Amino acid sequence: MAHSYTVSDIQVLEGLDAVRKRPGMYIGSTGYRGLHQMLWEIVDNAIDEAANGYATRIDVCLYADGSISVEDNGRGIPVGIHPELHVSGVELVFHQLHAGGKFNNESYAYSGGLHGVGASVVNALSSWLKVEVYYDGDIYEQEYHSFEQGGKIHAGEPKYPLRKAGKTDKHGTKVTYLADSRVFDDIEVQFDRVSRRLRELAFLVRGLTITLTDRRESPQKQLTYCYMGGIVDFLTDMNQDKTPIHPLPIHFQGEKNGILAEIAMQYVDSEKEYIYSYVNNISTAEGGTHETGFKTALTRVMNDYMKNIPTAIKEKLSFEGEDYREGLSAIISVKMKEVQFEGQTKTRLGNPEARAAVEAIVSEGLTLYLQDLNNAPVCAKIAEKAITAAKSRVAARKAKKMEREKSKADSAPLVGKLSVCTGKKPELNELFIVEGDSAGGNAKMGRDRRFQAILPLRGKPLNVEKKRMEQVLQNEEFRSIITALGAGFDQTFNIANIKYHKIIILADADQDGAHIRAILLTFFFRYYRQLIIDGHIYIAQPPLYSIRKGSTLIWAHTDKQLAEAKKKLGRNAEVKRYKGLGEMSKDQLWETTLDPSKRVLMQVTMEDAAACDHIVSTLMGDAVEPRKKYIGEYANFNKQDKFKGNVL
Ligand code: TSJ
Repeated sequence: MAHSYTVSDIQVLEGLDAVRKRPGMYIGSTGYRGLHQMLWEIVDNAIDEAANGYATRIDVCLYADGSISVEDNGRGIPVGIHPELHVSGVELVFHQLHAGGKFNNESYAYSGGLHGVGASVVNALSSWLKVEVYYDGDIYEQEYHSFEQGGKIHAGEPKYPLRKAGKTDKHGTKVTYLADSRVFDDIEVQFDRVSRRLRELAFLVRGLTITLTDRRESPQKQLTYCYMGGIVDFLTDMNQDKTPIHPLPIHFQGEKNGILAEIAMQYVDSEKEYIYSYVNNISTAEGGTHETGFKTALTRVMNDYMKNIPTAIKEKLSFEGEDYREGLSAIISVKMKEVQFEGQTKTRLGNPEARAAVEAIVSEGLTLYLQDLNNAPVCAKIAEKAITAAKSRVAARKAKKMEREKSKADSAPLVGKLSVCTGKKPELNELFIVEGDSAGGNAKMGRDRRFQAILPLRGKPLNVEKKRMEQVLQNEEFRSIITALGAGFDQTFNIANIKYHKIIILADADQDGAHIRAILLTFFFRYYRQLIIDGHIYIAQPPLYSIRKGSTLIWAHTDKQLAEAKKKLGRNAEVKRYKGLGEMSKDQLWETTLDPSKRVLMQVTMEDAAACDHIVSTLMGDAVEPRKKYIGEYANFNKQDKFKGNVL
């Protein structure tokens, strides 16, 4: 590295107390998202050290007291004293808020969004934090804590200056912190969520070993991730429940104007498109310029290629970009400086220069691949797939046109099932999609009709994962949902026209209900993904138990709450278990599930689109074995707490 790092590169801005005043501004929220973001702020720093070639392993450990440690074997945060500020580099990292990324942007070639800023924010929002640096034979340590004094909170104050604390032959950095329960609703991180992201990072940084140890329960759990194939392994893993039409992913990478792009792609036996992209190891669920560049290049290169394919010439086929993306699964990983994120959830890449760079890299890589005679059998299969896609696209458009004409004629009975609300403001309105006519009837009577609309579903809607779009459109349950949403479908979908800002799935807490939920979520995931991204989809959580004694009535959602309620009401309290929504009266349904001031809703998020897709295709796709395995490992339909850890 030409530029040598000194502690004076670290820019100083303001104190940490500001972070305490508005935690949301720095880590998004004080709910579980923010709590996990704390960990990612720390991990990202270690990842940068590894991605830049200085560290080969990262160990994350969750402890019983709620604290978490992250250790890497990199160079160690600088321990030298800053010439003007007279404190160590370590203390500057943890005790000062930093401007714009890495201490000074030159220290790392490419790094993610917020971080570098992150360490001091984590310190400010922790009860305590300890850093250890292993450098040149010595152990250095420093501890910080947050405490109240005279009614004022002092955030992330050092207990002592950085000091030597023994000898070591290790090198690297270890940070241990305890998120402050005065800041966060809950400080317990979710093992599944953490392991999923660490696994993803291990794929994205080829060869890096990441371990996760959970010492919160005995026996402790430990996972180790290391992928020598990087994103090629990632793609292979993503496709394990699908049927690839060629054995090895196509893989290439390149650099253009300081932008690096690496691509792995493989066609599978499916009509769907699975493109996942990353920028500096951050998932870009909303896509952006790099995805556009990829698609443009794919279309152009394939159009050229198809000009020489006899069947295509003979049948005078004309192709569209989407024909080359049917059954395509791909991972795009881009590294660049000065990233601009846009979109509702700041997960869309905005930099225009990334489009041109990725387009050039993909054009070159793909052209070379197609020209290589060793790849001829694969190329023939890809060409054949494009031909099938083009033909079925033409057929599908015809069918859809007919469908539209038909539905114009008989759309009246469809909306008949829906009980609309009287209010006209979509941002206030809620659509409940209710399992079963009888629960639907109660919900209709129990709701607040000013802003709550009810759509009862008769039977089980069909499983969209196994069907083509035309069949989905013919299904009455889905047609009534599409009509109720009022925002079009597929190519005509426009989120701006959505009639309800909360779409709430209300199904029983049994296996049938879980199945219906999964089918509906799959439908939204495949055809209305933006609704999930923008946080419009919710799952209602009706209580499982009522506990009554005399005139006191307590509702419980979990076994834990049940136990608490029993303790509170004493031994001879009467417990009733609700197996279905139909067992509740309209008033009970209002009180427990519909009333915004009392109900519990679970918002469906798409933190990790790839994992979400994976679970959907595992649970809903053709292959039976992976589904059995997944259900055997995770599903527990009686214990609600379990669902917290899952993506859907
Ligand atoms: F987030 C954090 F700051 F707390 C943190 C940083 C947490 C963990 C687990 C690791 C790290 C970290 C930082 N690991 N490695 C580094 N590297 C540096 O800070 C570093 C070291 C040397 C040089 C240099 O130019 O000599 C530059 C940097 C940025």
